[in-house]
Amino acid sequence: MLSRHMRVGPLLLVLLCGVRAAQQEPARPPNVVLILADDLGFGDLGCQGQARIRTPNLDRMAAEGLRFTQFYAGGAVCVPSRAVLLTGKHTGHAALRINVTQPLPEEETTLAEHLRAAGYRTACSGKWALGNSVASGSPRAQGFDTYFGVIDQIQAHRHYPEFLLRDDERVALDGNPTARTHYSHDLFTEEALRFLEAARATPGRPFFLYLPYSLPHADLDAPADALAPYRALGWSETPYVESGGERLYCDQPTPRAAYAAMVARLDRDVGRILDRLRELELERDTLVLFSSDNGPSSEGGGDPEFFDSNGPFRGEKGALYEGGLRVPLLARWPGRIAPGTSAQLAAAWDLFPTLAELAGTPAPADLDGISLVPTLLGRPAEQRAHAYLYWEHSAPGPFHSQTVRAGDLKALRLAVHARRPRVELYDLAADPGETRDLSAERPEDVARLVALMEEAHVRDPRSPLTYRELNSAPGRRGRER
Ligand SMILES: [Ca+2]
Repeated sequence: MLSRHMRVGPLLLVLLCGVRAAQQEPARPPNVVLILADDLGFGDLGCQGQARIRTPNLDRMAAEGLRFTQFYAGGAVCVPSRAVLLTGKHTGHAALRINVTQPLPEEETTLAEHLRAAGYRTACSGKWALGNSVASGSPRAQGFDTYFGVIDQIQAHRHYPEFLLRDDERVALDGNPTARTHYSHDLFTEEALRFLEAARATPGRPFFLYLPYSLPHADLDAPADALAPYRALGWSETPYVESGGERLYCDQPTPRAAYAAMVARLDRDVGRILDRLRELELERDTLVLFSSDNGPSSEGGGDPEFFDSNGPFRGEKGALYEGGLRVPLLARWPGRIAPGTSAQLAAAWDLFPTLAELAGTPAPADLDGISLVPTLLGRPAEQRAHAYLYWEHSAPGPFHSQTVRAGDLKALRLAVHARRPRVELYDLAADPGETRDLSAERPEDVARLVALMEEAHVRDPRSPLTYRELNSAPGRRGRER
């Protein structure tokens, strides 16, 4: 009898340990705070080499969490990038692929809708950019219980707007724009802090807080207290004065100081969010993600060269070179995500399946992303890999292009609106700055990657891309240049 007990004992122990290990999986899905900067470059953070702008809070977030070194935005410009982020479909497949103000179609399932169906309360504070009015593209029609901010991305250029929207109702901002009383970014943060406090006061359901900030996108315009320390550095400045009278962006006498002030303001408020989570004892239940929607920009007087905002990469916003697409991703969840860096190849369309898995509700089957949960939770051996990553970009005029990254190889097909597009090939491991075109030397790799572009691109009459599509679209005439 005794010997039988001794045999059974360890088995029972193993079973019990198994139960305990299973119980250590998140009993309750985590809260999620997803912070998205606007036109912030890979190299704009101190932890990624920024030497002129101080970002102590983002650097702390990086040091306490996981910093991805090979993470990509969904697109090279605002609208496609945000559509990709919220629908989990890359630009060859997403409903919105062109950077014009247009509503995300109702039938698209967003990350917010998915998490809400999984029991989350959902809120958005900031720049929506997937619609132009409450009647055509309200965040509330796409899964957010509450909303505060600006829907139209052109209106979001003004950081001292006359009004913002709260749940589709206009909130007049007295004193704006002339007396410059309310900096919209500050209001987005205050809304977020209030949301966190309310969530703490009524626990029970996890929350998803989406914070698409409008910094440091032009207008290059910042409050005096943010500007002062950078103006005091005495950088040589070329005042920005808009030509053409469009009033797309405001004039700015010190655009370099203004840009630095905006990045610093953004950093300050990420710090406020993290501090409030700690004060509210929410940080161990909350995954905070920080990223950007595309690379840095020269719009409105921006000077990415001066700040080396694209880091070691080539190009900026609007380009499918790495500088337009490679962005920061920081992930912080104390107690669950171990501090470190990850070179996992990942993109914005992975966040939907990642957060869906954490919420315990599998993502829809037709998404292009993969869950990054194994990487986040320190099980890299279990991490699925992308066969390739794909982007396409259409802009008025001859700016239609495609790119594929497969492993370390990246092919770009430029001027696809023309009869004979040009292809370039780079080895990102040896040449992250995309300086040496290997296309003539490696035709088989070019053919293989171009075939992947053909596979990834799903034709959509709303966004014709190639010469053939442009020439066969009803009512359109192709332009060959
Ligand atoms: Ca942007």
